[in-house]
Amino acid sequence: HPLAAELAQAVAQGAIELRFQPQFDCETGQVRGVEALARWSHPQQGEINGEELFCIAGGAGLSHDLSLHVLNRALVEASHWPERSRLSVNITAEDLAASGFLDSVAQALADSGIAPERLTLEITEQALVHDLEGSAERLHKLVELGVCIALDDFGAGFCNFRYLKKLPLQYLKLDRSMVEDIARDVRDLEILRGIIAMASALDLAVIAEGIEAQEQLDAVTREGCEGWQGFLGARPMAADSVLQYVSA
Ligand code: G
Ligand code: G
Ligand code: MN
Ligand code: NA
Repeated sequence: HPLAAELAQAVAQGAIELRFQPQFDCETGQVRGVEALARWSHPQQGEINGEELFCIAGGAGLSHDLSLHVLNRALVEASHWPERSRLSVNITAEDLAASGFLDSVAQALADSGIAPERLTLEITEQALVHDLEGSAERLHKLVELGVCIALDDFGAGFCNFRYLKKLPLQYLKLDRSMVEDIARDVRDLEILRGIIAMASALDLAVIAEGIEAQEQLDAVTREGCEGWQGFLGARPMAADSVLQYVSA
């Protein structure tokens, strides 16, 4: 990728920016946590979002460095938040498979003083498809450290239900596409009901993503989602803004 070398430099110089999006409790409306999202403000190309950033990073063998960089910086921010606020950080399957990743996570937690239970690592189902057994084993080790695991973008990809059996998950994050039409299309509602029933039987909490309208929030709350995230509540924001947010 033409930007790979520049990205390596940007990571080394700490030029990757972090944004933080609050996540709310459906029942109380309170902030329950914050998801860290990486951004790269490229001098010529403008803002490069997380998806593209990690696509470039993956191709350039930089994903692991970038992820640990984001994790370490997000943990430093989280150390200023009240203890009730959780932190979510996205990781890729490559990160998970990289040697030393587990130790790096443990070290980052120790350096920050954050209790492992406050950290959730989010991984997408697509990312796991190539090596389910290996990923499961590695995730189990992370869970032994005390961190929580969320299956991200659930419903966007293949929706392989074997993941729910094999992986040590605490959270399912419903992809935005699953809630988009929830207040208009009864089939979406029935699908949501089925997923929540299954998740609850498996002891998984469901978090709805991409909530933009009150009627979507009403529906996911009524149906039993535990948490939600979306522009209706708050957009991703800078660290100082989110500090005020979680402290309020
Ligand atoms: O905020 P944005 O639309 O750019 O996020 C899109 C996707 O980019 C997210 O769903 C997430 O999977 C990915 N992403 C954003 N930040 C990070 C990060 O720090 N690490 C990883 N692995 N992925 C991220
Ligand atoms: O890791 P993940 O794929 O869940 O990343 C979340 C992405 O979704 C971020 O890029 C964030 O900016 C974006 N996002 C968060 N809330 C909303 C929303 O309400 N609507 C839309 N369209 N995007 C959202
Ligand atoms: Mn995510
Ligand atoms: Na998602």
